Amino acid sequence: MSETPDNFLGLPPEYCDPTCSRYAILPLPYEGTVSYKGGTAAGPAAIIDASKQVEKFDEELCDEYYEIGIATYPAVTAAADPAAQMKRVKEAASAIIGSGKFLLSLGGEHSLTAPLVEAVAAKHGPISVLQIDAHADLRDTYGGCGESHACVMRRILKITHRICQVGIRSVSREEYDSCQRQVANFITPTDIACSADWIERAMELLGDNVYLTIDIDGFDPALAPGTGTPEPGGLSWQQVLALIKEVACHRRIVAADIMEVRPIGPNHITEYLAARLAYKIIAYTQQPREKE
Ligand SMILES: [Mn+2]
Repeated sequence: MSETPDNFLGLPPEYCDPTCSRYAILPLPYEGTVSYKGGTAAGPAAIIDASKQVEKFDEELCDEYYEIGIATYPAVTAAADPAAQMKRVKEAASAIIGSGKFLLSLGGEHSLTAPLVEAVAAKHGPISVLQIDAHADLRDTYGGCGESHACVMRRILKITHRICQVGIRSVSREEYDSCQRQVANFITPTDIACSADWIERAMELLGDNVYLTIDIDGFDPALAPGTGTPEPGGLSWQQVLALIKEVACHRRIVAADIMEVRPIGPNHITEYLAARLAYKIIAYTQQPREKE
């Protein structure tokens, strides 16, 4: 039996006390509308378990970023139906954001980003959303359900039109025809391979306050195979970090999530990548910001 505390990074009590931590990890083990392979409900616990192996010293920034406090909250349990689940997640998120913490949610299926963005917009006002994902998620309904993971960005368009979608390489005819403005703004892996200014383009699409949502399938499946729909041709670790670092430097990232992690043990590469990514977000958002 490991004696490492069961929280993000395995921190001792003085660094994970919810009353004085700057960061809040919120586990969302939910897969209510999963369309292909189940298993994302096990994602948050697997990420937290993997995080205990993550080095607390950041090799790139040459400092430690947990001393400001990272509290791991109890998981939001599954409700009877998708609408009730959305409400439950929004309430949990609102309570954390209301206490002034940086909310970093771990999923679980991507549909839950809609109530998270709602909660953040209610607190911070006009918000823009940076989505890293293989899929556009712009369907109006999917499988007869408007609360599906495949519809999450369509729901978010009702909250804000300032969305920047990076890594997209799977889109339906319906999405292509009905959301042409968003489609024109996609930053695809091909765009990234062919242009030096893709991060600048992303920045132009974002306002001052940014909600960052990362579907783990935005990465290349060679790096993150543990996800329901591993689309080939995804982003690299360095590309994703370069983007988040630049956004954190010039905008205010107010909250974030990492979704759709589906553990496929004994290969634990995906949850470990997600854990490192979560700590990178915590490190980057503590760096001083530069005004444009
Ligand atoms: Mn996706």
